[in-house]
Amino acid sequence: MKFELTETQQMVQGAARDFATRVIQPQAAAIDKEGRFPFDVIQGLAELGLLAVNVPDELGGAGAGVVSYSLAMQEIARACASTAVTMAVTNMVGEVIAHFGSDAQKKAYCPRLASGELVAGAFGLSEPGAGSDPGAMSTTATKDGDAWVLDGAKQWITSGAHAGVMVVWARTGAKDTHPGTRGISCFLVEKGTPGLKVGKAEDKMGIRGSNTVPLVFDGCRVPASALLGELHGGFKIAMMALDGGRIGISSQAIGIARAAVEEAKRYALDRKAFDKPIAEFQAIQWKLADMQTELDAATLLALRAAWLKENGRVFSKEASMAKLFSTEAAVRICNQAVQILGGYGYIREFPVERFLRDVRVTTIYEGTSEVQRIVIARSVLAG
Ligand code: COS
Repeated sequence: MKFELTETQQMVQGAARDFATRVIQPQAAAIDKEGRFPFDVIQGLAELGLLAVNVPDELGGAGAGVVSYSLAMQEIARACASTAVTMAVTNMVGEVIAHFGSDAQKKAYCPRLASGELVAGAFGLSEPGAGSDPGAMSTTATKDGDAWVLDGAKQWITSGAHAGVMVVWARTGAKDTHPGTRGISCFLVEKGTPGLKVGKAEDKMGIRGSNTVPLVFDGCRVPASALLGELHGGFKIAMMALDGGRIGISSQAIGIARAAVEEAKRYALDRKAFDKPIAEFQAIQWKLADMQTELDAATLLALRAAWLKENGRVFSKEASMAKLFSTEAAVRICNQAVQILGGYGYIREFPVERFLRDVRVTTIYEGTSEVQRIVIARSVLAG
């Protein structure tokens, strides 16, 4: 077994680290404080190929694979979790279109997502009354001549106000004829389509530089060519996309936690109490030891899931395990970092306060920890 990264993976990791350190990190606190969507930073990611890391190069992507994607996400999240989630969802949307789209759809959207022309991609699955159970969605798409008409509401849509294109799921088959998840289809909806209304941005605890909005579809007409994949086959597209998306969020949590460990270590070596650096107290050393061990375990789980996906293996359970463990570990790690910094950990002058607020959502979005346990348990019991 080899633990070394390939040349491509090292290159992507290095480029992401350099950009994150030089450009993103210096403005991360301001992005958070001002709740500013960093358009310029997102464009910078596009120029480095980081908005479409695992999208084939013939479609404008970097074609660098899933491991590279995870490594890049870790680096960007280490600097700014808000930027990282925008990057994650855009990558996910690009991959979904590259995988399930018709030739025309791939050509129309993938290169423009990768280049930043569309700013970002958005993923419209959750609804006000259907989050963990998307099969219960009530948004509908009704055929009208040569068009589909979408009606309903979506909730918690990352980049929903800025995304040039969004994938949206809607019920196309009635519940009695298409029970459960069987009557759901997937559509590509462009920004500014009449009938698509963007609601007020959420005032969030963390990732305040990302855009999270509710969407309302009120007689929103899209052409027949906007159907992505098979009619009534949309639920599986969502599940497959989320399997990959969970590697992204796992990587995001790892990046935030890595920044927290670094900050806690720096502080522990510098801060003196009882006439010596607090790093010399076993109470602090054991915290740092546990934090680093959990961080490494999380990283290995994420990279295993990424490697499996990259090599065409089944990876659903492993992606859920990576997401479950790394996001929960990252919350613990950031919490301990605040504890090590004491009072300074609780004020905005030091970044660990932001890390703890930012990391909290990672156990919730792209499937809660509870949903990950459902996926893992089903696989364990079936296997
Ligand atoms: N890949 C491919 N197909 C999958 C799949 C996967 N990972 N998971 C499920 N499917 C298929 C099943 O095989 C089944 O197909 P058939 O109808 O042909 O039998 C269909 O999808 C329905 O699957 P299932 O019965 O398991 O669906 P459930 O309604 O029980 O849902 C969970 C399962 C809970 C795992 C799913 O609803 C889920 O992931 N929920 C969380 C959603 C989420 O992450 N939301 C966050 C949105 S982004 S912020």
